[in-house]
Parts: sequence; structure tokens; C-alpha cells
Amino acid sequence: MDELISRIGECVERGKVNLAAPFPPAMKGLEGADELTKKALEANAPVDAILLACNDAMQRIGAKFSRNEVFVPELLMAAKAMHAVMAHLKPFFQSGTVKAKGTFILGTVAGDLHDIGKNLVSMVVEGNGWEVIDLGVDVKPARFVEKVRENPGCIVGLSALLTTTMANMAATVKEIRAGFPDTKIVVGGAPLTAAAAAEMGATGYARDPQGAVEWLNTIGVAA
Ligand code: B1M
Repeated sequence: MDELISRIGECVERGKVNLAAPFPPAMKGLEGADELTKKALEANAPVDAILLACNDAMQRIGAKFSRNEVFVPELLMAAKAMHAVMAHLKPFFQSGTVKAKGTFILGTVAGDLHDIGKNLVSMVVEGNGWEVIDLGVDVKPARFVEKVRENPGCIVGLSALLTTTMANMAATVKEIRAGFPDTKIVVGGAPLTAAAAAEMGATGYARDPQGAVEWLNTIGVAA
């Protein structure tokens, strides 16, 4: 069983989604995250152990991405493989058998249509055991506030790719804080810096998806 679970982790780290997937070429023709997870669950493997192996795999690939050892395509494939696993594990979360670490409300701020980086953050954070409510792009402050109201205790993630929309990010932080002063908010995106994040009153700054996960797993879970 341990070997099966560690193979699932390997599939996630290397981005092997399923049997039919040609990526990575070295694993062509082999079963992927999809088939192996199904097999493991049929053999009554503990859901927690599968999730842990996959979380570790996502941590490893995320750390490699931070060190520029792999790039966006590899991260996307890993996230896709993780999604294949999560599709099998989701019913256990929904039934309450396994508890998510918390709720993360994520979106690209008003006026900004860039979503590739935000989608990566979404997938990596979800892959690390958080329930992610992805509001998409061009999200107005009022929409974030509405979602924070609906999800007490949630944590908010804001993404911006344009220097011009950083002002909208600051306005979003301000509006959320006006209604819910204790909400923890992490911001990220290419034009952001830790200093800019602090200046706009965000709780934290994450440079990349792995940074967001690390931040959530420390500050977020401790909340
Ligand atoms: Co636009 N764009 N774009 N664009 N675009 C940039 C961002 C730009 C730097 C290009 C340039 O001029 N060199 C520039 C911004 C300049 C600035 O303000 N400093 C720019 C511009 C100007 C524009 C338009 C204004 C162009 C125009 O119409 N004249 C326009 C704006 C539209 C709008 O949003 N209102 C525009 C439009 C577009 C497209 C629609 C064509 C397309 C977006 C498609 C999409 O997202 N679905 C696009 C693209 C693709 C880019 C570039 C080429 C690539 C962005 C990207 O996806 N990178 C970009 C130039 C570049 O970056 N080389 C550019 C890959 C992605 C994985 O990285 O998004 O940085 P990134 O995400 C990273 C981190 O930032 C971080 O994690 C991710 C992974 O490491 N991260 C977070 C992101 N969000 C996070 C949240 C977190 C934590 C980490 O916590 C919550």
C-alpha cells in the first residue's frame, strides 16, 4: 500500500495525470495519478495518507519552481495531476471524513484580467488541502466582501498583474477590513513586493504559489 501511495505522489510531482497522458515522456504508457488513486481507494488506502503524499509532492514541485528548477508547464502538469487525485478524494472531503484546512477566497482584483498565475495559486493551494473558492478575474471589492461574509473565518488571497490594478488591490483590502477587520489577507502577483503589501495593509505577501501555501500553513492554520 505504501508503495502505491508513494507512486501517486510521484505522479503528482512529475505531472503524470493518467494512463493516456504522454507527459512526462519517461512515464508514457504507465498508469497515472487518476488510475493509481482509484486503485488505492478501492484497496481502502487511508485518504489522509494519499493527501499527505500528494501535498508533499506539491511542496517539492513548488519548491523546485521557486528555485527555477522547473517552470510553469511542469507546475501546471503537476497541478493537473493533483486535480485528478482530488477528483477522487473530493467525496471524502464533502462527506466530512477528511477536514479541509480552511477556506481560501481567491481572485484577481478589479480591472485585471490576468489569471494564469492566480489559477496556479488556486490549484497549488487546493492541492495542499484547502478549500478554495476561486472568484475569477476582475473581481470587485464588494464581491470579496460578500464572500467573506458568507464564509466566516476564511482567508482571502488577492492577485494583481498590473501596476495600475495594485490600487484596486489596496481598495479591496480596505473594503474587506472595513467590514471584517480581522480577516487575514495575502496578496501576490508580479508587480507586488512585501513592502507594497504591508503598505496596503495586507496581512501577508507571497511571491509564488508555494509561498502562498507556506504562508497559509503557518499564519493561516494558526488563525
Ligand atoms: Co498582460 N501584461 N496585459 N496580458 N501580460 C503583463 C502583466 C505585462 C508585464 C506585459 C509587459 O508589458 N511586459 C504588462 C503589465 C505592465 C505593468 O503594469 N507593470 C501587461 C499589460 C500592460 C497588459 C495590458 C494592459 C495590455 C494591453 O491591453 N495594452 C492588458 C491588460 C488587460 C487587463 O488585465 N485589464 C493585458 C492583457 C493580457 C492578456 C489578456 C493578453 C494575457 C492574460 C491572459 C490570462 O491571464 N488569461 C496577458 C499576459 C499573458 C501577460 C504576460 C505576458 C504573462 C502573464 C502570465 O500569465 N505570467 C505578462 C508579461 C510577463 O509576465 N512576462 C503580461 C505567467 C504567470 C505564471 O505568472 O501571473 O506573474 P504571474 O503569476 C505568478 C506570480 O506573480 C505569483 O504566482 C504566479 C506563479 O509564480 N502570483 C501570486 C500571482 N498571483 C498571486 C497571488 C498570490 C501569490 C502569488 O497570493 C494570493
